[in-house]
Amino acid sequence: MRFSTRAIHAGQEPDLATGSVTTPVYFTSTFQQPGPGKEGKYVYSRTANPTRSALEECLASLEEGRFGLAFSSGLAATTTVLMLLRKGDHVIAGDDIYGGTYRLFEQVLRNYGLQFTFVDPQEPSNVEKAIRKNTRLIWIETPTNPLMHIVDIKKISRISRRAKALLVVDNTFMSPYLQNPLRHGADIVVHSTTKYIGGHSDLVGGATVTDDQKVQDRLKFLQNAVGAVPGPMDCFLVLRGLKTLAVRMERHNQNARIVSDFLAKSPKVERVLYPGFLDHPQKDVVKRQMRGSGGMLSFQLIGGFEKIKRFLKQLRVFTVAESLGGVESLIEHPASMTHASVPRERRLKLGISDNLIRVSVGIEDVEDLVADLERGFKQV
Ligand code: P1T
Repeated sequence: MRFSTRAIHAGQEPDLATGSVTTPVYFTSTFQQPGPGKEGKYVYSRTANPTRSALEECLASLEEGRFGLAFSSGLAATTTVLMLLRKGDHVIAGDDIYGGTYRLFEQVLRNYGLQFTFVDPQEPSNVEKAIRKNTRLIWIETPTNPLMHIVDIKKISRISRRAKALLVVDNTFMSPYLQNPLRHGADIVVHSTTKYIGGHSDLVGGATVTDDQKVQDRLKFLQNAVGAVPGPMDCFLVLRGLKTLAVRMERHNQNARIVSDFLAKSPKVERVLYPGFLDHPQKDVVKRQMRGSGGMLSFQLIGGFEKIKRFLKQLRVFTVAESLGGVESLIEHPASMTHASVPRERRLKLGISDNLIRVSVGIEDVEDLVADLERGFKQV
């Protein structure tokens, strides 16, 4: 079956007990057992819950993997994946990643004896050079948050295979509609389902998908043992969001293309970072591993923080807020918002300049989005 059909039906057969067409929300913490020491299909909702199982099956299907797991946030999924490792293990991570992931690695997991090296994976040899005897995991995002760099998943997977390290790809920016990292050699896909997968900015959630039985068994053990699971209502909302993922992503693609062209022509803009430009330096990789360029872009406004504040204040359709991937357009200033936990010196070295603005282009009428940006530019 094709993508939209799977998004609506995978894991979501009509309910056996009642015929309910939508997946019921199983508000229960525990399940009756046939007798002491005997277990039915479900025992306790941290371990498994039917609404969550439906979501996990659907997510696996959309990522073209065998196994999915749902978590209470993107960072909960990330934390659980990193718990596959042991004290003394080494991780290579992309240098441009979500600020919260960087903070988790640097300010939390380092304290538990994990070692981290951050490199620019746009050039795969940087990853290769960072490999150590104890390298067990490589973590990348593509496109990256917020600089929209493109990383060649296949090339990095060749390096991870040789090193016998797991390759984890955070696929949040693309969603499974536009990119399936397992197909290009990733071992685990991570999502913040808070974003495109949920799609309506009404929940926080995360997920993992893998094809590897051994990795899945350990992740499933950790999901239960660590306990960062989502409640049944959130699982229902993610499932509801997934049903329209394909049509939403088509519109995000279209709108972001028009907005990026508008920004590229504006004399108020220094540079636009958007993977869909025909002259993108990584256009071959874009073509090979992505089926669209998505709804995210960043741009540098000519001028400093005062100008940015004035610009953002004029906007009526775009909302100044962290997060992304919802139906409504959001705009934010990474240096003071999503990436404030990355030290300024490091931000500047990476290119997260103080005049960088990140946009999550929603699915509103694009004429209104362009008019809103025009209004903002008039004030700067
Ligand atoms: O917020 P949470 O569901 O825990 O997901 C964390 C996360 C993981 N990976 C990527 C690529 C992300 O962008 C995020 C969260 N990002 C934002 C809140 C943001 O505005 O960038």
